[in-house]
Amino acid sequence: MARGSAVAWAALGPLLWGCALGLQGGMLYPQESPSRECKKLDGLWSFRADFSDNRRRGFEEQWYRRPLWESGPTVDMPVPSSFNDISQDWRLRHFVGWVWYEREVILPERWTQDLRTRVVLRIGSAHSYAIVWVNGVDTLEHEGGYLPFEADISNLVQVGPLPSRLRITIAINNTLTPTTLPPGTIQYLTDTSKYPKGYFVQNTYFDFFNYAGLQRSVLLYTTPTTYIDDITVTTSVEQDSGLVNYQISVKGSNLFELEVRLLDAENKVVANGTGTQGQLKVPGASLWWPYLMHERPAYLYSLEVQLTAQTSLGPVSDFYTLPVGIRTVAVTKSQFLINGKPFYFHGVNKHEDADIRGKGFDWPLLVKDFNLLRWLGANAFRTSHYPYAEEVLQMCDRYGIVVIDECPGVGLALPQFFNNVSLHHHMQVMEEVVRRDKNHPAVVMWSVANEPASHLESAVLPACPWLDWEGDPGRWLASVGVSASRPAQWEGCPYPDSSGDQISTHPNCGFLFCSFFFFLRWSLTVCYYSWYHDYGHLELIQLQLATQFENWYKKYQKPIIQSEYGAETIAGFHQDPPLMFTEEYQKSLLEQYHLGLDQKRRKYVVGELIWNFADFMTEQSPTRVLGNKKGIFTRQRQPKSAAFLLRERYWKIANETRYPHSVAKSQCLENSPFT
Ligand code: GCB
Repeated sequence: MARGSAVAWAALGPLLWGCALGLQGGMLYPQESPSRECKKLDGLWSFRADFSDNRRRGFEEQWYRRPLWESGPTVDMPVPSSFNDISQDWRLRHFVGWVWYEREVILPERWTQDLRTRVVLRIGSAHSYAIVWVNGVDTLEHEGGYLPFEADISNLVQVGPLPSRLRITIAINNTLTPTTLPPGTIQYLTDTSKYPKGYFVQNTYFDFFNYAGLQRSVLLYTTPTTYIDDITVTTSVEQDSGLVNYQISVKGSNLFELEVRLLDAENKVVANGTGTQGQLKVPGASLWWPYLMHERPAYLYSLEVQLTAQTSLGPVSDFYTLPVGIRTVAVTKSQFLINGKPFYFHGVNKHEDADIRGKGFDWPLLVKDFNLLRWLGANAFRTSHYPYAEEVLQMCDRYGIVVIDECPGVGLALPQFFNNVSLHHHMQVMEEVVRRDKNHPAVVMWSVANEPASHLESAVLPACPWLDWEGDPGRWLASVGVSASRPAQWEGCPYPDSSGDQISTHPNCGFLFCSFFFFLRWSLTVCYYSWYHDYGHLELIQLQLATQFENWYKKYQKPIIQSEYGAETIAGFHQDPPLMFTEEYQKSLLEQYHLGLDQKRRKYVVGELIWNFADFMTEQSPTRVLGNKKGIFTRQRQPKSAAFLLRERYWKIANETRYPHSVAKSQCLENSPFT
């Protein structure tokens, strides 16, 4: 991509077009090991938003060439965090265009002097287009806001005697265009009697605030110059033995040896192997089970990989340890099976969202959320509507929370959002999601998009080519009996109506998800029953739900997950008999849904995910009161009445479906975190 167009912010359509970076190498989560060191760059960065009319001043004046403070005033900006809600400057909250982050780092001497050390700069995510300079040198660009990217910067830091101070400058553009994911449009408002000259707004077509910035950690880490670049693990079960297939890619030299050991949770070696690929057999394996499905859920082994290699500078070793859960996933005509047992998704949809930090990663928030999930008795969530931070998936692996991993294909609402450039980018993003998340036992399903306007002629483009794509490592291929190994979710694809018409019959569409967007301009039949239509008529829910389920199942003979349902509820609003927006209404609506779901639950409905776990911020509009309030928890994670109702239901379902059957404890305060 030409830098000329990169800086032409006003012409952002072309900016991101044709920018296929191609996946280079693996994206293993950085970790410390005897051969690897990490240096987190969380904390305060210098920050400036480029408020110039064309947003190009930073490029015109080459702000990356010198320390940022030399080209103008800067403010402190915490990383990780969205920048939007940090300052008192309202212009920053709604800012569209380039923002600039900068941070100086002192490197350990060994990193700059030992030529057998490789130094990597890794950015957990930068929403949504980023350009990175190291000491003023253009180093890295990335398109797409919710996935990591990295660059080997050894040649920039190992350049002579002690250049241990490093200046990292990152320019980030949050503009959404017809070819970004999610897409958006820039609208110039030209009526000068109403708007000043050059006035524009960013239009989005999804229901969450477009928070931006360095929302996940930035870090530096080292590996030896010959290193373990990627590991792919797939698992299966043969009688009582677990089979762990591994494939390892090594970069830097062809002269190497690999040793692989699989350790159980007590650190006992249970299998070992050598070479870049192989199969490890674990007799009497402890399987990875979801939370509340087994006495000992979320069992993780550790795959220790040791590399020894010859380089021109002498021998090097590299060590990497990957958590491995042995489990299988399969889909039948009416069931979703984990380890051969029927699994019912009783969970939530989430957002990465909280006060002040926006979408910024935050450990206290994450641990609180997992405590709430366990309290609730939830066994699954969907990463609506984008891939979440890697640490979230690690927690899911450890807690046994099953994940539907969604890519940011959300808001695909207009015909101009479907074209070859978009398709190419969509596929690239899916490849990046799979590359990053392929080894998490918790992830059982890829979600390709949320509610695309697939009634449009052009809309088939992003769906089906990806579904034919064989980039998935094939972990669960055999049992599903389709060509993609995980059932790919194409939510509401194409928008079905309750008669079951228009649903994609693509064989890899293993699931039908029934949740539909509510934009009234499409006048769609939606299934936020008694919310986006038939306002207040809770008595209709059961009938409408039953009609929808029956028509779909009759036609497609596939299991169904109710992927969203819910009601806007302002905590503290009360009214009985229930009226919309009150806690009583949310509870009653849920009760009606639950009666409807229970009719089909033991037949072919295999899950229910409430919309939403917690209230979250959206763009301002007359239909949103400080954001979307469909949470069963407030944005501050306090329960509304519906949370208690849902909790009772989820524990009840858990007790019915637990395997081997025994009563699940309804508290999560026991000694073991995995009650
Ligand atoms: C949906 C969307 C979700 C919205 C939700 C709502 O169908 O998938 O992004 O927030 O409805 O509350 O309207």
